[in-house]
Amino acid sequence: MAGDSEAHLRDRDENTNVIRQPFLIGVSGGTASGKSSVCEKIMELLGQNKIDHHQRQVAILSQDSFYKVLTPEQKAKAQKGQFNFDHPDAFDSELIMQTLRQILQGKAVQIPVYDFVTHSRKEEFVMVYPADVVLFEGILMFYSQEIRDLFQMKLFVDTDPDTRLSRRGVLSNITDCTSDQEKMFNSSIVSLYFYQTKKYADVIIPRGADNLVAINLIVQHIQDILNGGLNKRHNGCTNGHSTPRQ
Ligand code: UZR
Ligand code: MG
Repeated sequence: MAGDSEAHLRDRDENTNVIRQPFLIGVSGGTASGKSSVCEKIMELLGQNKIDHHQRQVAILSQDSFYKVLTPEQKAKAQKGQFNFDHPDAFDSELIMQTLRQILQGKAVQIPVYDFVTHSRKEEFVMVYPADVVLFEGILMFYSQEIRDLFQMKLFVDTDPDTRLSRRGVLSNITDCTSDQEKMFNSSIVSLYFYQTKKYADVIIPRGADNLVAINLIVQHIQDILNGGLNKRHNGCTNGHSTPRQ
């Protein structure tokens, strides 16, 4: 719960009353590239997946939670497979920005729950509690400069289109498409919006979650941050890393 005493306590360092500013890591890549699997693997290797959400030092958010609610006209298009969910305008970037600002202030945040069937938001929310490191994954995480600049580390999961296509369980030959839905999935695979943002990445992870060498290097880096060696936070300043531009 947002207002419970435990979350409130975690908002500030107990002795100094200094706001704990988390280290933000953006994770991008095409649809079905393995972004969420990479994040889950990182959590697993850090032993965070076994810890209660309130106590976790690393939190995960997904851009999928921030899809805009479709109008009835847009829903009709989506049902025919004619709505572009890979376009930057499909996301509520304002809410993403607002959420990231709250996270940077060390606050617990309420995340909407997007329903992929009705293309709208459910009644409930999911709470994300203050953490030392926050992983935020999504196809267009690096598209907006304002959002991109908040990440102190940017990862790009680079999985080839054929692998992504077979993961989506659809035909690999675009001309073989039989339904509008298949066409939509295929156009997601070859969408260029996310690919244009690859240049902003600090680290590119080929083959996604299978690439344990790359993931272990990232895990080691996060462990250093968690141990306080790289990112001691005092009055919102970071030590060893530049403060994200606001
Ligand atoms: P990831 N998507 C839907 O299918 N329905 C929605 O209401 C919203 C999104 C799909 C969309 C996009 N694909 O590529 C994908 N299509 O979700 C992004 N077609 O999710 O990054 O987890 O693959
Ligand atoms: Mg995903």
